[in-house]
Amino acid sequence: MSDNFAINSRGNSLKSRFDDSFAWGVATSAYQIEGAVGEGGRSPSVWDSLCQLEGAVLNGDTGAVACDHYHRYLDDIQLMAQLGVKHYRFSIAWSRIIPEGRGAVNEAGVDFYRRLVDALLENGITPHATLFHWDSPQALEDRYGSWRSREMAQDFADYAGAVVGRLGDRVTNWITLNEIFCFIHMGYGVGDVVKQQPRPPHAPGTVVERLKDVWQASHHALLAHGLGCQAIRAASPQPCQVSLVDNWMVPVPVIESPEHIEAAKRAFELVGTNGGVILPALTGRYGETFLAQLGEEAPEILPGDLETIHQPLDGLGFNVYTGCYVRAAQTEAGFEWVDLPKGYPRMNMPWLQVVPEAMYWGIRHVSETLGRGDLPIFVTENGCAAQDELRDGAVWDTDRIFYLRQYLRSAQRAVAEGFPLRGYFLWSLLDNFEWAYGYDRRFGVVYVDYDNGLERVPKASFDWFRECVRQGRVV
Ligand code: GCO
Repeated sequence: MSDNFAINSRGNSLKSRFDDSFAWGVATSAYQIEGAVGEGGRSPSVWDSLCQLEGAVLNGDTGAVACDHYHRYLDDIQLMAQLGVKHYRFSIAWSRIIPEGRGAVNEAGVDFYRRLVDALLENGITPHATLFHWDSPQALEDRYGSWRSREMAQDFADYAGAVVGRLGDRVTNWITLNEIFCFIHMGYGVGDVVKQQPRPPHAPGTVVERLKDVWQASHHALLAHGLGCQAIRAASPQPCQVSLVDNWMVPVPVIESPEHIEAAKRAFELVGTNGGVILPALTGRYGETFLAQLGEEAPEILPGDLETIHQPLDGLGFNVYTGCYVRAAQTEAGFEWVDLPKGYPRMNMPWLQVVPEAMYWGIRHVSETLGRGDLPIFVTENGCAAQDELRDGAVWDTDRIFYLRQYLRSAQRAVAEGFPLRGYFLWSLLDNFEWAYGYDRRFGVVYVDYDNGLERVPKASFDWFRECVRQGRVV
């Protein structure tokens, strides 16, 4: 029997290892870790602006300093080397590169990322650069309301071309956008949001007249992805990989029986924004039932838009944290959502219910429900917030290890069944700025001591993940 198999205590053989080609990595994003918001020619982003609004971020936290990664990136790369990961996913801050959002390039901003990438490569770590992880230039919000304008798509593509033209000799793994759901559907809200809270929770925090305005902004983001793909390929001086990262919602069959599996597949298009984001990006069409349900609130789609959006991709990034259970039902839709009981296990975020099967089903839906089994998939984010406590210089986050072990076993199942999962990036290397929750929620496998000079303290989960990477399997 090949060494890929181990005999577990019950004598059953199981595929216990990932292939040596499996990409193990960690992920971060610019605004969440860099700090140095006024250095190196960077201009304010919409997140800098949102953080200034009363009540927008817990405890009034901002990304002004964050983890100070801008100055400590060499030490943080040494942590990655200690982990043994060979891949690192980070994001590039648009407002460091083109402070006005369009036009002149700030070469000092480019130089920071050159230094970062060169240090990664010197340590044998492959860079995976996300071109947009929510921190768009405030200048474009001022000019035309960011994603509300179709102009944002072309400005993003021009920015992408400027970056790839300068870093493409070193970076060949490019990601256009991170999670359209979050920066659009949590960044723009219709009027009734105002009753519940002064603004949508994410930047730019814009209250719009109607749902159509949100979906129009969403459509512009998809156009940015499509034009961005084209700009990357045109500017790269060498062959490169271009991906989209999305957190598509995952309907999980409540029991893996044929009827509940069929119900989960029926639900895929209609859960969250799947029918309006991952479907057009991967199939070139908005979901029919999805559009019918949107009715008058559907976005205006110009001739050629869908062809622009549906670009060929070299890979697909899957950000997975949780899922939703589905059961078969004698309804027109053919399925029903299964509400979670009060005591259902969750981690330290209101939405972070522990649903490890979402990893497997999120991957399987792409192959079977969307028919895109041709696309290599990378888990570009998986992780959890936990109530970490630093005691005697250590953090024994056995709850985070529990969570990660279950999700990685589910990932292993997908690989063992032949689905095209090619890598796993843990979210996150460091505790960092968790958007509207500020620094109150910790997702890192490295504890950042905000009260003691931002000292980095590897947690037990750091040692556990290092062992998974070393053995190439879930321990
Ligand atoms: C996301 C973002 C990350 C978050 C992480 C935890 O997926 O929402 O990409 O920036 O910090 O997911 O919420």
